[in-house]
Parts: sequence; structure tokens; C-alpha cells
Amino acid sequence: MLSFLLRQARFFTTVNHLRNLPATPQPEIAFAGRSNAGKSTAINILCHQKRLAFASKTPGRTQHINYFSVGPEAAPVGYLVDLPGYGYAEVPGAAKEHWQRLLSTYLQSRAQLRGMILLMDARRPLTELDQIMVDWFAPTGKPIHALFTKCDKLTRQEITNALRATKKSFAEYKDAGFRGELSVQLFSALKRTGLEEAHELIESWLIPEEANENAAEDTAE
Ligand SMILES: Nc1nc2c(ncn2[C@@H]2O[C@H](COP(=O)(O)OP(=O)(O)OP(=O)(O)O)[C@@H](O)[C@H]2O)c(=O)[nH]1
Ligand SMILES: [Mg+2]
Repeated sequence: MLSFLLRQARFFTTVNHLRNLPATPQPEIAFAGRSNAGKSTAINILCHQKRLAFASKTPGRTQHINYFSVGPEAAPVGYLVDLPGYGYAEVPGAAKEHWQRLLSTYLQSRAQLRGMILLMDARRPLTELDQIMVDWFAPTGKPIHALFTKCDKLTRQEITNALRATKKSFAEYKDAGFRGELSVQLFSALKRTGLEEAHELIESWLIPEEANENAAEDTAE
């Protein structure tokens, strides 16, 4: 079901100011992460498309908030939102401040947002900037699902260590009062690792179970 809807995903709009956020009522999922973590690549792979979101070797490529609609163009079921990457060194001070305000306000106040997918290069999990994202999002009580990207570049042992460290940090967040769900999974766009798990998560956020049950009842009648 979701896989089919994601195949129909298309570019919807680009936003560079909070006042331009679309007035769409459908649920949306934010893809956050350091520049070059693999956000745009993950969106492409998850939607079975090659060039939906613009992926690039040059860090800092996604500088605006890009919306992609999921499902039929005339009746979208939700949106995937590619956020500007952070931690890119060569950004001038003023632009950096603009992004910070844009990102923090969007994450904290966007009612349509169901959850944040936090993409982190598995070789550098939960950096200081990633933790800032978690801190910004914490007051909303909404879930965060971490994707360890590029795990094709790690040995099994390195993956185990990275997972262990992140799960420990998440447990500490919980102890400190983080109310939302915190989960983590492995992902590789190259090897197509973790696609199914990510699809299930996205489906559960975009199409909650009640809606699924209602749909099942409708068809049963
Ligand atoms: N080996 C490997 N490379 C990947 C993977 N995912 C992304 N990459 C590469 O990482 C680079 C950055 O990917 P992007 O998807 O553009 O990263 P981004 O997070 O959107 O970056 P910004 O737009 O700058 O925020 C590209 O060269 C991708 O090909 C992966 O799973 N494995
Ligand atoms: Mg990008």
C-alpha cells in the first residue's frame, strides 16, 4: 500500500520562510540530518525514484525545505519533508542563523508534523548538532526514528558499537524526560538495507492504524 503511494511521490514545493509553509492539512514527516548524511538519497530510495530529491556529493546542497507529496497528486496522503542539512562549515553566519530559526521553529510548531526521521552517517552517530535537533524536538512529545545511513561502509563490529552507543544515549534521553518514541535502524541506500523497516515506520506515521482499520471495514461492507 505505502510502497505504491511512495512510487507516486512528486515534488510539491520549496519553502525558505516560515510564512510560506503550505497550508496543507495532511500529515508530514521531516527528514533531518547533517549535510551529506544522505537525506535526499534516502527519500529517493524510499520512493523508488532516482531524482526526486536532489542528492549530491557537494555538502550543503539542500538549502531550503523541500516538500514531496505522497500518493496521488490530486489527493495526497501526506508529505515527506527534506530539511536543509546542518553542520556544513562554509555557511556564512547570517544564513546559518536563518536556517537555525527556520528549522527550530518548523520542528517545534508545525502541527502537521508526525515525527522526525533523523539521518546520521553511521560512522558519526549523534553528533552535537544531532543532539540539538533532538533537544528542539523533545518538547513536542513526537517520535524520532534514527536512520544510520551508509552502513555499507562499516564493519559488523562498528555497526554494533554505533547502535549500542546510540541506544544508550536514547535511554538517557528517556530518563531525562523525553516523551516521544525513540528508535533506531540501519540503512544503506547502496545496498538497499532497511527499506522495509523504514517503509513500515513511515506508513505507521502517515496512515495511522485507525485509518487502516476503517479502510478495512469499508471494504468489508
Ligand atoms: N555508500 C553510500 N553512500 C551514500 C548513501 N546514502 C547517500 N550516500 C552518498 O552521500 C552523499 C550525500 O548524499 P545526499 O543524499 O545528497 O545527502 P544530504 O543529507 O541530502 O545532504 P545535504 O543536501 O547537503 O543536506 C552522496 O554522494 C550520496 O551518494 C549510502 O547508503 N551508502
Ligand atoms: Mg539533500
